Amino acid sequence: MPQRLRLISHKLCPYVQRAAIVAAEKHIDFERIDIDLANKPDWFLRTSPTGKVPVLEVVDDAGKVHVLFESAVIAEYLDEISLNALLPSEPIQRARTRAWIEYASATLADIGKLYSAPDFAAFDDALRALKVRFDALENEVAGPFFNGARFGLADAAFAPVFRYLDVFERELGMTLVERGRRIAAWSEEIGIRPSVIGAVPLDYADRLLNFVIAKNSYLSRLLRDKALIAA
Ligand SMILES: N[C@@H](CCC(=O)N[C@@H](CS)C(=O)NCC(=O)O)C(=O)O
Repeated sequence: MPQRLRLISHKLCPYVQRAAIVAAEKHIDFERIDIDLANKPDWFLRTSPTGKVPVLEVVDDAGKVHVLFESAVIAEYLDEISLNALLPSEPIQRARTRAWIEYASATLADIGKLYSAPDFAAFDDALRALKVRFDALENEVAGPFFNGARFGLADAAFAPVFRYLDVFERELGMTLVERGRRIAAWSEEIGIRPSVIGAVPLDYADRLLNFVIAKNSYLSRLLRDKALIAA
């Protein structure tokens, strides 16, 4: 076990959430430092080769500091240094799980397109792309979790996808992306998991809505109109 772990984070980052969820699932203590990505501190730019969060600083027994980046890699590292693996043991299931984790990243990129879309056409394109993604995912979900009875790394990777959609859909009072029976049950199961709930601050939804509203995108306007109607 390393001596000390420090997760360099951002309060809204979906990739950071993966690392925080896995650490909580594995009862791994770590220090979390949230930075402002619009004004990255110099020490962070010197530490992170990509300029992106999450970064995990690992201090080993000899006091040497190792810098890990890329959320999928950080999640696997946290899984490997602790008991009760979250990645299946058979090579084919490990590979399949990694493939779907990559798919979760692509789905997050589509959600980024959804909340940044400048007009209805781009917004609608992003919604259609998400629908296609969910259609391909539906029959892959074993239930109650992605690979079956136990929560695993794929669940941690998809949790931020559903959290985004839950916040937007709750605020707008409408469904943006239809969930099939399996995805609906799965996302509900993930959403009540303490590790998932604890991976973001209590005011996450307000922060996310303010972040999106400030973008001046098509979704910003929908959310702003909704707030005006509610006032
Ligand atoms: N592939 C990376 C993506 C990480 C990422 O895109 N992080 C965003 C925040 S959610 C970031 O740090 N953006 C800052 C920038 O691109 O300047 C991972 O999985 O860790």
